Amino acid sequence: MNKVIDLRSDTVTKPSAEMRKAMFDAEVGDDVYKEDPTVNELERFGAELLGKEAALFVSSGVMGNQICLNVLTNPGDEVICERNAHIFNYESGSPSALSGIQIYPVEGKLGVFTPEQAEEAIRPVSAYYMPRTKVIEVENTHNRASGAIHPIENIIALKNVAKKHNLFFHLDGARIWNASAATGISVAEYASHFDTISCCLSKGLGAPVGSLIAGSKEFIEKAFRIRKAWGGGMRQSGFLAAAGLFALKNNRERLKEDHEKTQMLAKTIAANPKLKVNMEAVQTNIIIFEPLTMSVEVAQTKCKEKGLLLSIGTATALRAVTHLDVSFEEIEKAKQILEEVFC
Ligand code: TLP
Repeated sequence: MNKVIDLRSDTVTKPSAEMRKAMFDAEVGDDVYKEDPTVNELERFGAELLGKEAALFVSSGVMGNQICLNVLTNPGDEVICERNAHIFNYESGSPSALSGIQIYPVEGKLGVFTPEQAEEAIRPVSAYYMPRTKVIEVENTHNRASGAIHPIENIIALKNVAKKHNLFFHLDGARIWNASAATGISVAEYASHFDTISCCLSKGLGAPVGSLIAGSKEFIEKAFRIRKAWGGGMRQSGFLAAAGLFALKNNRERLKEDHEKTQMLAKTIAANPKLKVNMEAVQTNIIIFEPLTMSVEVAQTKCKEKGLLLSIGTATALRAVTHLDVSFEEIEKAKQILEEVFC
């Protein structure tokens, strides 16, 4: 039987033999006492790579974003983000549940909102009866916008709005590695515009677990406390950090390959009259596309029956994500399956 081609997410990758060896060989200690040398090295290396004073290893992207928001806000505060942002749609209502804050979603284009829209969304400081705007958040690349990259000029313009109004600027950089691989702009350059950043090791980079958050020393000290309070204080987590370190050192450059695979698949989708995709949005490793002749559920089942796993991107769209565990040959096979299902 042929291997199933799993394009549901770039989170489905399994550690390679070399990564497993790095994990097996890792020196470990109790990270709650800050004594795990491998976690300490991952946090040092990550902070340096991101050009920030300090970093913290956390269990997931959701935990990373939510710890950042918690540290930056007080209950009753508001966070401005794009309407399709992960923190607004896919984090189980955590901003309100964990931090007592609310989201002000702004309608964007390909995940991008303008500085004017941000200005408009900011609550007047004098209006004591309104929530207090505290953070502007950007997602780069943007998951629900088909992996679109947030243009650096717009990031700078939004940063200037945040500064002008004394707001924090947070980056959900779960896939900042993809943005960087595609644009050639370093992750440190991206991160330099933000106060805080959360980025995933367990997506395109191929580690089994974990994210890094980064910012000032003072911020990370506060984040360390919240991570513990939320049950995220792990002990000999150097085994996991070793995978993260391996991923950061070996798997960033190769992301371009995933982008190539994505273009190959997206072109087939664009050429099929029974499918609709916005090619302008397909810039990295995600394709959000609509089946025009059947529901997303039926389309997903039909593809699955033929050995192609896709996820549901929105109520009307499927999602395909390329990653390091899918080969060029498998992409050819995936193209063939799509042609068969949507013939
Ligand atoms: N996204 C997952 C699902 O939750 C949709 C995926 O398969 O893409 N920020 C962004 C932009 C993300 O796409 C994700 C994960 C997260 C944060 C959360 O990361 P995890 O799943 O590690 O908590």
